[in-house]
Amino acid sequence: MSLDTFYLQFQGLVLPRETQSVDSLNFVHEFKFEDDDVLAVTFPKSGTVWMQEILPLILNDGDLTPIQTIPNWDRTPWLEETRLSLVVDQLKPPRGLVTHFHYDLMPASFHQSKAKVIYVMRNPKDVIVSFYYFHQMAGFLEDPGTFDEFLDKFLDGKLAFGKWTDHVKSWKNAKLGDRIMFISFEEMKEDLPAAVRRMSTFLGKNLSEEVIHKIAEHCSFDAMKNNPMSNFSLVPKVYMDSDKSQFLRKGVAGDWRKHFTSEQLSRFRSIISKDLEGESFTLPWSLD
Ligand code: PPS
Repeated sequence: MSLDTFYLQFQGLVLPRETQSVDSLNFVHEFKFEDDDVLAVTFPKSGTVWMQEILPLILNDGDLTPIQTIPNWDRTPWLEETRLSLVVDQLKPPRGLVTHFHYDLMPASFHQSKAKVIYVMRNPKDVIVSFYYFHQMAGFLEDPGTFDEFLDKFLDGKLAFGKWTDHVKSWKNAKLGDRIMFISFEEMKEDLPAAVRRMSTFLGKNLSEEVIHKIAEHCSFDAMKNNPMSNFSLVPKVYMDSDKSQFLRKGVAGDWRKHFTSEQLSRFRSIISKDLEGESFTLPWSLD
């Protein structure tokens, strides 16, 4: 099957046709951000669905109703996906949204608003591994081929949403001042209550320790894996085949060690460090 079967072209990126369309991209262009909106921004496989769980709980003071009654894709919708236009009128303020968009694709209203951004970044080596298994199970994405072939496509920016380094650079260099906070998947994994506390403070929510711990408990990997509103068990097998791989697959940091050869690691390191040459920000992980 040709790549056109799976992807549409948009501003130099390829986007999955199953979840994005010309209409949905026009909808984003016209989308009106509100000042109290909160947007979690991620490159794919960096913690998006995790944020779809965490954000509504923080914004609703730990009320579990949203995560128990609304599927994640309607509860904290993707800005760029076709579902948004169908559910936007049902979202109660303050709205939580997620996006894989690069900063320069944000609509005009985002820049005019005071909407806040939580940028979640994950060790790109684990992103590649997670993305690789996702391509095996998602019927709407191209076959990943071998891990070696997939690594090249990732490093060349040929996969959905383009180059990881372009994504990170675009948001790291965005001049958003105190409208943006950065957090890593690994930091969330290391100490989820601390991560939830940091996000709550950033969002101006003064949550009690009891609520913070309740949120962390309900957003653990195991809790999400057992939540039918969050584990994608509602999605037909033709779109996501859990016999091939699970969406909530391992949820760990460092799985890349089981997948990269030393040659692949040096290829990865040389391309990523070249892409990031001259940038003033540092990454929270070593590229080695
Ligand atoms: S997507 O398709 O871009 O929306 O995917 P995304 O949600 O960004 O990333 C999926 C990976 O995040 C892991 N995940 C979690 N890890 C730990 N704890 C929790 N609660 C959690 N929720 C999601 C998920 O398992 C995917 O990573 P891998 O490494 O494949 O397991």
